[in-house]
Amino acid sequence: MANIFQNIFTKSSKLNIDELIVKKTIVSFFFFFLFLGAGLWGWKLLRHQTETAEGTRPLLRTVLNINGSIFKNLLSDNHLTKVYPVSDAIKNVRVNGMDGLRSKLDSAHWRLNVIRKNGDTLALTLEDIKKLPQTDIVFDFKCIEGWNQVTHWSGVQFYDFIKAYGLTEEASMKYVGLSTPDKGYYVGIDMPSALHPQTILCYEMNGKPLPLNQGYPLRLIIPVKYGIKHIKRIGTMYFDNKRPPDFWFERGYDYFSGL
Ligand SMILES: Nc1nc2c(c(=O)[nH]1)N[C@H]1C(S)=C(S)[C@@H](COP(=O)(O)O)O[C@H]1N2
Ligand SMILES: [Mo]
Repeated sequence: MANIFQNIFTKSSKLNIDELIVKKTIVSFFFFFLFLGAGLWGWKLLRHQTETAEGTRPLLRTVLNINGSIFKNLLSDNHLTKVYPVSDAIKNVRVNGMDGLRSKLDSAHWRLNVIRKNGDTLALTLEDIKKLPQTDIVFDFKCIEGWNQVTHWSGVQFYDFIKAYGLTEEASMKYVGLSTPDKGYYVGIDMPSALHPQTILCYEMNGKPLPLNQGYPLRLIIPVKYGIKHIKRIGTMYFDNKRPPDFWFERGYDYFSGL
């Protein structure tokens, strides 16, 4: 027996097969108890930490915070969606999703209704919106159904829009809600994604006004999200600290639908 314990420290090549089996068994048990011990110790540590104001036990919160900072970095300004030259943009852009577009649009009376924090409503015409600095983007538009296409869109940066209309207090809330004039389609967007530099209130595709079925007069282009969040024909915009209702979330999809 003493011989076997000595053998643990002997080079494997010098052992016969029986000695090798005994050695491997002992080494396995050693690591088994080592990890079991570490597990029990971690579990005890967790159990003795109580819930804090942050909602969970400090150790769990620490892990969540690390995860959070990783995602915050992914979402930061320098994490931009890949862009393409305009010549890569396809001309025959697929039309997908007609919810909220089936009712007739009264273009003459269309307004973007922005509900302010104090309850006032800004009713903006397309001309008002077109007066703001124009920006465009060519990126790979991805639908959750599994297709994608490189497409070209123009409009005003959501962030520039917020600044131009003095909506900074509104934008300090957690979410922005957008819905079609008939309320047939609606999305909720977390504010960091709405304020992302590539998020656009869009009124042109391939340098021409949006076709009716692609969101005329105004749609959202939000390259950090899947297609479901790129709401077409926006009628109302409002702000909230609670999650606004979201059409596809209510049908089982992920609320954030980020890429
Ligand atoms: N109003 C409205 N916007 C919508 C939808 C919809 O059904 N209604 N579908 C969404 C989905 S699932 C996708 S993939 C994109 C498609 O945009 P496109 O038709 O311009 O290709 O629009 C999004 N915006
Ligand atoms: Mo989609």
